[in-house]
Amino acid sequence: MGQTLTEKILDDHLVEGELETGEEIGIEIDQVLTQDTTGTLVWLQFEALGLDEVQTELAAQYCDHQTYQFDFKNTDDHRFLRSAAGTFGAHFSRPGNGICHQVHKEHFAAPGKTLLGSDSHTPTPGGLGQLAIGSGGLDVAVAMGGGPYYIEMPEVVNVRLEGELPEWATAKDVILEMLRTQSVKGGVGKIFEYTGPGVETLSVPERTTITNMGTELGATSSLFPTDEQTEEFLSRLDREDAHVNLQPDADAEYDDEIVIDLSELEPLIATPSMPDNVVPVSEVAGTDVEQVIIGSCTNGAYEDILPSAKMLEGRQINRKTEMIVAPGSKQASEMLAREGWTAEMMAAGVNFSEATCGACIGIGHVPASDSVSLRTFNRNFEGRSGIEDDSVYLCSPEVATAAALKGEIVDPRDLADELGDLDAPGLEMPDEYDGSTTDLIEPDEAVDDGLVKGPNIGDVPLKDALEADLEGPALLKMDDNITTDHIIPATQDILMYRSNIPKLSEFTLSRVDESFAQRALDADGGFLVAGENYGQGSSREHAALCPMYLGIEGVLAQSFARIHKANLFNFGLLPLSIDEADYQQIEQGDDIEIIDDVDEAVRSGQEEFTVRVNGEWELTATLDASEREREILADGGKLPHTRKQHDAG
Ligand code: MIC
Ligand code: SF4
Repeated sequence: MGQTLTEKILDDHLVEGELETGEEIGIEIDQVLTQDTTGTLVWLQFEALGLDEVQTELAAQYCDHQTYQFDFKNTDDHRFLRSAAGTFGAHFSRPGNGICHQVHKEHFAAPGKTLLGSDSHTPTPGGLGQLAIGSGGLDVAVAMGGGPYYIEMPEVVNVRLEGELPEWATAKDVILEMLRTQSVKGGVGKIFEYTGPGVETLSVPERTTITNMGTELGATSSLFPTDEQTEEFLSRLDREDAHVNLQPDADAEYDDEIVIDLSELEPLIATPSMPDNVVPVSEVAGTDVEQVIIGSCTNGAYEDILPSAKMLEGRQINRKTEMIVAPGSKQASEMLAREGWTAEMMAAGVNFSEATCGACIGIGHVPASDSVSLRTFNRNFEGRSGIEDDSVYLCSPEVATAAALKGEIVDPRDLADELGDLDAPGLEMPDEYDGSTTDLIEPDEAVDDGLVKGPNIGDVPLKDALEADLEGPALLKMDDNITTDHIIPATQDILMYRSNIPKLSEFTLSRVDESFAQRALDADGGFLVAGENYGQGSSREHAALCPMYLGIEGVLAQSFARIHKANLFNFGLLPLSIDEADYQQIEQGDDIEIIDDVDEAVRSGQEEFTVRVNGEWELTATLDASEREREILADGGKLPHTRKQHDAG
């Protein structure tokens, strides 16, 4: 039987297990990436594991999420990261050089290689045939030390693209259509492999917009085959040597198939506050728009901003609307500036930001109260923009620019009819990418003398091994689709404590319940209860580490997001699945007692646990974990587990 492209790449990297759906496999990692808000823990854990040199072919440390350095703590983090990259052997991308996924695509992404990154949008270079996966930082640290990365073999879904995109429809609409039909949990446990005649009609930057936002579907990764488009793209970057021809076998068998006829797509938009609330733009036309932002790791490439520049040429944005462009990389900024487009856009009323995540996580450009913001980003989770009652819509640069011109949401096709001289900009690729590389420091150019830890860099807290008895209150009951932004928000006031866990944990779940952290500390242990897809969104392991620090023992949820579940294991928290009826019956404050000898049950492979609630009624909860995950859990998490293994010899 033929293989899918996913299977081929996994087969080439397989070090443990078999490629059977649902089975745990260990794979070798060729490249790793990390960024400033997850990277501090990556390196602190790398150090705590006793590792002293990067073992992967390539490691890259980016500084992109918080580049404005509002506080010495951010700058301390960046200096520590530079010193760690130099000490252990990683490339270092300076603050302002761009967002990890965009810069990685430009400099290092390589077809057929594996990439593990401590950021949920790591799958972006899937658009170039690289099998890229997001994970918690500890998994990245271990992979960087040469250890395998473990995942459950995902289902491989064939997304067959047919036809060609019509004018004004873009790659963003392809992935918004996927979100409309599959939902934010439709991709959990899956890799989406794009095939069919429509693939060759899409350029690499268009493909990476699609693979970037596969994360919003909850997918493990998304992958395109390689072809002439890939080869040309790499040669424009002067990296043609990295090209490899990669295709699935003609008789490959997929677990499922989705067909999208590109020619039937129209401009789409995700309404507040979930990326799968997708409707045709025309359905929300007429909504007043106060802010428009183009950029992010999804649509921050040169090819994403150029169409907007063309639409704005010789025009002015509406007086009541602000428009900001935050390029995804300094290279994109530089190229737009050299070609005169920056000045053109500025004359139209655009303000430029440095190449940073910034507004995407509520750092700068926070929308006004009770106002609408249209962004070309990938996520619009409630409150993420920096204001609790935000109304953030997600769309293509074309739709965003049309709104900036009109001052309200408008289907760009209607705006073109109205203006008479607005042509669909289409996609134009540059002849070559020619940004400077001053901001990229090679591993052998280390500028620091060893690790530099300022007062903001703390230690990673450790948990004790599991014991036989586990009991405590249900400290908080939450709904479906709770995001890691709910658990540990990423806004400026909080983000600067990413390397200071005792302080950061004060903000745990504060967005859901302000008094949560204190209540958890007072209770000295307890459980969280949640509905479906608990922990979706970010890879931030802080969302497991901080609850652990506050004494949380486990989470009872209907289902979990993939990366967050792995993070719960890594920090020794019990992720138990419960059914809907039991979820409905448990109430916040109820006393939860696990009847089994927990340590023994976890280690022995027991799947069903009896949970007694208030000493009155019982429910059955399920632990879906591999033998390896069970050992990690029982030892109190991956750090103590790995140390124990080392001590044993
Ligand atoms: C995000 O988009 O939520 C982030 C901020 O990039 C996170 C990483 C983090 O929390 O630092 C992610 O996607 O993993
Ligand atoms: Fe940065 Fe936003 Fe992309 Fe996360 S989703 S990497 S915060 S631009």
